[in-house]
Amino acid sequence: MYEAYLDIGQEVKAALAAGKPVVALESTIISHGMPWPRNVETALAVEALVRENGAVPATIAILGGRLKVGLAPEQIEYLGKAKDVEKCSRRDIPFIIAKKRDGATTVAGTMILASMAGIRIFATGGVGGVHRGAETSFDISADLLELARTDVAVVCAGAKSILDIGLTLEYLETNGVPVIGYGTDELPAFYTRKSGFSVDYRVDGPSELALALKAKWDLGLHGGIIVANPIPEEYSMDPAIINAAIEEALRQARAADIKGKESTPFLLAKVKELTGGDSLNSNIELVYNNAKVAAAIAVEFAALG
Ligand code: PSU
Ligand code: MN
Repeated sequence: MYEAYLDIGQEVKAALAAGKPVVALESTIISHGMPWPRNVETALAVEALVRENGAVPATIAILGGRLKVGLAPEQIEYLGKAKDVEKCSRRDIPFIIAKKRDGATTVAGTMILASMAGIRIFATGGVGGVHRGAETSFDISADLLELARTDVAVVCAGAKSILDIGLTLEYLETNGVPVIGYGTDELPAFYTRKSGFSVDYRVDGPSELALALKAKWDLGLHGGIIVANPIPEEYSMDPAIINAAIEEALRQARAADIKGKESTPFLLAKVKELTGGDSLNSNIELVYNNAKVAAAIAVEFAALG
């Protein structure tokens, strides 16, 4: 049924039919996570890195109400510039279709479309999580529930401290979502390599990860996994500086009464402003690093057949 709504790009379709490695990429990071023009430069560079590392990139979005898996460079450019692109998670998809609008897919939205197309590996920067103060705001990202139900592995740089990292891990544990440290025993905290929290399992290379993914899905243990890949040392930020910026961003969000889907984009933009753009540079580098690891995992996973 869903095929009637879905357009898979030529190259992605051919790769999937041939059992070749494909890596899904999200679009909320393009239209709501980074400012123009660096969003578009980054998205195109990420696609190139996926290719250099042996996989086919599939950037995912909704355009004119059509589900798109595999965008052309002009479409990425368009998403990076357009002002009225809706941030699109699970609940939004049917209405963006009905209204024939453009939607930038979040981690949850991207997982759904990737899974429809048959793509199992996805690279991004950060996933949503349980927000600080969630015990009263109930602000828990739909990304976490999607990870509980949809069979896609998400390579990210851990959880950033705009979130309550401890509660996010508890929520994932309850929902049976494994959190893997890629070459680390400690969950990275996005801009920094350390969070003070342990991961569930440490894996040191793509082949062991591919075996675990195959076993999980062969067994019908539905859902995703988080592959937490630390930011390279040379691009990691001073924890004191980034944490001060995050605290200030959270204060401003509370003062402005920012809620719902506006919350994460507001916090990301404030942190960037408060660090004078340093956080954006780190953000871009960690996405590159995740794209390489995701491609390596996709190559190993495809080889398992
Ligand atoms: N974290 C980041 N950068 C991002 C996002 C999160 O460091 O761009 C985006 C992702 O698309 C993620 C979404 O899926 O924010 C989560 O939004 P929310 O917290 O409203 O679920
Ligand atoms: Mn939220």
